[in-house]
Amino acid sequence: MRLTISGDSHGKYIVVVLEGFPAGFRVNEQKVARDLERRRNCFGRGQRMKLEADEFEVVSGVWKGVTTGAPITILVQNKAGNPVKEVRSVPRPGHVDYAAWMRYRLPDLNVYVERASARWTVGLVAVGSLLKDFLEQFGIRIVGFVTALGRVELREVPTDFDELVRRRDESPVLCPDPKATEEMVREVEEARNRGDTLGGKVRVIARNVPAGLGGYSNFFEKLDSKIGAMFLAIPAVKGILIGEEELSYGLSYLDEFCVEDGRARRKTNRLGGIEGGISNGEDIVVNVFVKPIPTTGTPLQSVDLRTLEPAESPYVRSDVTAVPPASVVCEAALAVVLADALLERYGNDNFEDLKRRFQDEGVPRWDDGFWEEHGG
Ligand code: EPS
Repeated sequence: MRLTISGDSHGKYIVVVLEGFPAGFRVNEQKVARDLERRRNCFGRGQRMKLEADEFEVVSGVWKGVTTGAPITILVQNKAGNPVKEVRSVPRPGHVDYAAWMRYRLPDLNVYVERASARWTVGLVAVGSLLKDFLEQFGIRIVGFVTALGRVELREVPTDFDELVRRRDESPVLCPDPKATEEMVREVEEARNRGDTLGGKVRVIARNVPAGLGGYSNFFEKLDSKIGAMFLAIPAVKGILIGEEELSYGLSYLDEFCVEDGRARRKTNRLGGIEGGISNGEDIVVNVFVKPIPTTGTPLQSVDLRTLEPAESPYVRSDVTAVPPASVVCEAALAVVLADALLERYGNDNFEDLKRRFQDEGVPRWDDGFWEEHGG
């Protein structure tokens, strides 16, 4: 699978092109619309989100509602224009402004925001929603939620998947712990009042992932290497940790085996479902660290690149926090990596054929005669 997302933050459209997706899968546009709404409508968002409707259109790769195997193109409309009209030469600390000017050298920092803006994640969520739906046909379910916002950490995570989703959806900050939600909402309001922005943490869990996705032939084939590359491409993500957040030392960190329903399983899942770059059949758990937004209501020390005189960083319309929408974006990111790994393993020709190959596989049997048969 190959994914391209283009489009300027304040241009006409965000454009998504997905190549290498199988034929014969029915696209559920309602699910895509719901995920776009979840990303758009979180607590802590700014004025821009009131201007956008995130209407989308699937313009290629789908015939009578079913994928054809051709590139799938999705357009998401931008309604808002750029509020800044004059040339800007004072960079915001933490934003791409300065670094991009050093590389591309066009004398207006507004140019770089068009690409570095998190607006393009609307496209990732649209295609990720389609891929989440696809993975669900194989029993794989993905949930993302906020685990920390500013100084507030969540304390309770329901173990039942449906309960986790239900509680997360009741929270305006997409956190499944109702008490922590209340505190997070207050934290956002306080940050807004003092002209501050908030970072935080997100967790994404994929349940029922079959063992054996990913690989080790080349190091970039490793599932965790792909997760790292995909997640670190999301704006404001500074790091990820796969598995339990508390790194313990020694043997207690390792997930011991047991036998359940005739197959080898684990008593714990500290390693987050991946060993040696390959899924091991347990939940894949990714913890994601999201930085505060670099456009702040409080000016920070900067420099005017035109004169090299000291200057204060400008305030432009912005969100107070992007952590809740980042949890929706991270679901999409994991869906892209897992769908790609699934297609690599079972083929990307026709949806029904690949479902059959997936179902027929069964649990592998240890073959004692193998080496003899192969002259070993
Ligand atoms: C963003 C700045 C804001 C956000 C935007 C990301 O946009 P603007 O500068 O037009 O007010 O609202 O987020 C989105 C548009 C979105 O869809 O998530 C930035 O600079 O990253």
